[in-house]
Amino acid sequence: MTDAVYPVPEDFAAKAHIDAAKYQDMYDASVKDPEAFWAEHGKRIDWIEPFTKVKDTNFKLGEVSIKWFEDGVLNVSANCIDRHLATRGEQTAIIWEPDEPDAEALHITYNELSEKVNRFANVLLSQGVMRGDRVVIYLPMIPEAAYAMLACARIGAIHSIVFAGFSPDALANRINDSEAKLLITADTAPRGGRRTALKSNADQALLHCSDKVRCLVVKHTGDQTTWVDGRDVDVKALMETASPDCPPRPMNAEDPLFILYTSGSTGKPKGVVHSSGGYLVYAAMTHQYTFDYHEGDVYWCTADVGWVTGHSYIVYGPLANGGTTVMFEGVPTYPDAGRFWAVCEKHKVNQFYTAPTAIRALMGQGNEFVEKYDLSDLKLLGTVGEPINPEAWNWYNEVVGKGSRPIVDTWWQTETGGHMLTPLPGATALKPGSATKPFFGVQPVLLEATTGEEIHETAAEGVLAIKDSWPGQMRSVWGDHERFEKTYFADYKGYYFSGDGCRRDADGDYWITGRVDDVINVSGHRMGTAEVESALVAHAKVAEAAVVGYPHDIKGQGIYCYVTLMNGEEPSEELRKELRTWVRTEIGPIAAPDLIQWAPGLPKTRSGKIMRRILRKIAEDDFGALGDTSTLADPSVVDDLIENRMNR
Ligand code: 6R9
Repeated sequence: MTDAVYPVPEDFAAKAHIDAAKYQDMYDASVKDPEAFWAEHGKRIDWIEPFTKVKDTNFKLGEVSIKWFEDGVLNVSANCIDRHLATRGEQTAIIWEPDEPDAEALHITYNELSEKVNRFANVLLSQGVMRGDRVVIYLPMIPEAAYAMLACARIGAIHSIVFAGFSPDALANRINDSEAKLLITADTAPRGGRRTALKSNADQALLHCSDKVRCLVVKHTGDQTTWVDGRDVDVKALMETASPDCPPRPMNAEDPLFILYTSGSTGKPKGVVHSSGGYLVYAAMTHQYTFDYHEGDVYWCTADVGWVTGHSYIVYGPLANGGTTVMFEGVPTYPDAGRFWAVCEKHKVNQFYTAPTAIRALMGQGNEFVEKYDLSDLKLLGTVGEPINPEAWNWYNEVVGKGSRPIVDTWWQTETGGHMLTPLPGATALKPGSATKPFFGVQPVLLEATTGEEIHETAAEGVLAIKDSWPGQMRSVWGDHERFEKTYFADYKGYYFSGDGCRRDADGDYWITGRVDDVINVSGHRMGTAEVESALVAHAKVAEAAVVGYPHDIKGQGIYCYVTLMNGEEPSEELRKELRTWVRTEIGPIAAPDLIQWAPGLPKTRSGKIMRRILRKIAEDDFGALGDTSTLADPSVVDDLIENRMNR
């Protein structure tokens, strides 16, 4: 079977920043002489003191160290705000679209953004937040989330955003791991017509944290909340009296800008640390070229600022480029499945970036929800977070894009800071389901999974690794550099290992095949199966649990749990419900199990290792191909699991 290929539309290429010839020239230059390439492109942002050193990076286990522009001095918030004021102070920086379609959208100009961020920064200072301190942000998609991020950046504090869908426990763990001084939250968060009691979650979380942690509260809805005097602070009230002038603090390029916790195959979520200089250069450059962003365009990324996509492509990338970025409080299906397209029409969106899971959910609702709206301003579509299946790609292309907008399928990770494999819309022919080619400076390689040998044939399949550093790369795991080295540089010596499997076709285009570790991708959210397992076994009635992913029509992957109960406990529908609620409260709604199978025993090797390969196969309803079961301690448990499988 040959893959469908969509050549670059000529009129698009003619107007694009990067066409095919330019891509090839720039890419070649970027890998031949990275120092020279990034010395030039590092200048796209403003430096208080220019860098003289460009790249000092080492992937050798035991010595891993990543530094870019290391003697440069800058301020990220000044790059996202101040430097635009002279030329585009009255241009809209952020369009905020509220959950309720009839409520008023906000158009926040760069001048207004400047005033808000300066005031917010002064509030942080008044609460004793200093350079290098950690500030945890637990906010919904409201402008204050962007103000808080940029205010931290302005004074050199390190923000750590916790997605508002996470539970109090998950929030407390992240506050404690980063030893944060301050938590920023809101009273309640409207989403899809319902309200989440964020402040009440924060109250519960803070019970498990140092009593020195203060809590800034954004009164967003005005809903009543509890109030702890001496700990809780009304941010909006303080902003009114704070000075609108807070000089941006000069920061070193390598000073951390933020921490973002993400799931891995083992252990607790890790605090991914990103830098100030290299990260911003990379976020801004990828935003401009991948989306072919031009002056005056209205750009919308539907992600949440709680994920890396929201960091790089709602806030830092677009604002560093002086762009107009849409921030959406709601969900794709409220008040109905036409909301995305209603917002595109209303704000004349030019670039639209979303996740395959949203596309799959919407395509099932019928084309009339799209066709009602005028989408003629759209120039480009994008996807991120998981592989996109050709059916969803075709629907996105034909129904949303009317067959004439390029679709950029961007592969990257929390760890990479920005796009790694992606078409550039004026340069790259598209293939549904392929993230196509590397971005400038990115050297992808396929490795033989078992030997770690680099595969040099063009058409091949292997695990995906990256050969050399790029400016947006994470610098460390917060508080645990050894874990950083072990996770990404130990399995395959000398490379950054992505954890993804990948195929390269005869044209050299890359196709991500999914994770090769125990990480699953549920609705584009990354989750360690180990986290769900430890939540399950924390329940008094659960003796043991094993969690795997299985194919799910809308979510991409669903969460399949095998649960062994304590002696004497009886399985029941009620207990199933109870466990589902339990995991929701332990981790958050995104981790709620889809299927729970009672497992009297789990397939184990004689040394006691759970054989997940077998559990995955059963969950996929593909037990004809169980592979080698000869190392099982008790093969009969497998028959029982097959007999009672949940996904058939
Ligand atoms: C940005 C983001 C990273 C994991 C990654 C991979 C999967 C992301 C993808 C994709 C196929 C794409 N992934 N983009 N798979 N095609 N275009 O999603 O970061 O939450 O850290 O997830 O997501 O498996 O390793 P993060």
